[in-house]
Amino acid sequence: MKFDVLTLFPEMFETLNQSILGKAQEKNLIDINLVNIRDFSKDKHKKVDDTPYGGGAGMVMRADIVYDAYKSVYKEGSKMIYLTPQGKTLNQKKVEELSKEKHLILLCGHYEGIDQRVIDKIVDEEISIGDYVLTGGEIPAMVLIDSVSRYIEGVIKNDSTEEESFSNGLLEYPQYTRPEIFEDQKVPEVLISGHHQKIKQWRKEQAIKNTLKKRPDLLEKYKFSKEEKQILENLKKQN
Ligand code: 58G
Repeated sequence: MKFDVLTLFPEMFETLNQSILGKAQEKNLIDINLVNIRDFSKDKHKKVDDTPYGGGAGMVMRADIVYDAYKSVYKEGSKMIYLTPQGKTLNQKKVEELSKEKHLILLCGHYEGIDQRVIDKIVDEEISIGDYVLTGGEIPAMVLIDSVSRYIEGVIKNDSTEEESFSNGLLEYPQYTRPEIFEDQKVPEVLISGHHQKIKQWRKEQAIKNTLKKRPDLLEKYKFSKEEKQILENLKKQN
C-alpha cells in the first residue's frame, strides 16, 4: 500500500517511523511518501495561504498550490481523501475497506481550511476521525495510516485483526501476562488450565460481558450465534 501525504508539516509524520509502522516501512509492506505543499508555492516567500474572500478571520490554503501538489502524485486509480471534521466518521469497517486500495493520497488542511474549488475538483472522499476540530489534518491522517496499515498482510503478526474488537463487533476479552500474582490479584485460573476449549469459551463470555457493560450500543447490531445468545442470557440473569 502506498500513501502519499500532502501536508505543510511533513516533520509531524516522523512518529510513523517508529515501532510497528517503522518495521512495516523497512519491509516495504507500506510506503509513506510525504509531499510538502509549500514546495509548490511559486511565491518568493513560499506563501501558501491567503485571506478569505468575503472577509472573516484567519487564512485559507490556495487552490492552485494544493492542485499542483496533487498533480505531482496522482495516478489513475489513486483514491484522494481529505481529512476534515465535515467528513464521514472513520470506523473499523471503513478502515478495512480502505486497506484494499492500492494508492491513497491524504490531503491535510491547516488554518481555516482549503479553497472549496480544489476540494470539489480532486477529493473522492471526506473523512473525519471524530466530532471535534483540530488545528490540522495531520493527526487524523496518521490515525488513518496506522489503522489501515494494520490490515496489510505482514504488518502485524498472526491473524489478530480478524478476532479483535470491532472487526467481529464485540469488545476484546481481557489479557494477562506474568507475574501470576500481582498485588494479591491472581490470573484467572482457566487461562493456566491448558483447556483450549474452555479458554475459548471463557474469552467469548468475557468479550460479551465487557461489551454489555461498556458499549451496550454495539450489541444492538451484533449477530449472535446460538451459543453466544446462551452466554448473554446467562450473564443477564446473573445481574
Ligand atoms: C473546519 C475546520 C473545516 C480533521 C478546520 C476544515 C481536520 C478535525 C478533523 C478545517 C481538522 C477530524 C483545517 C484544519 C481541517 C481544516 C483541519 N480537524 N475530526 N482540521 O478528523
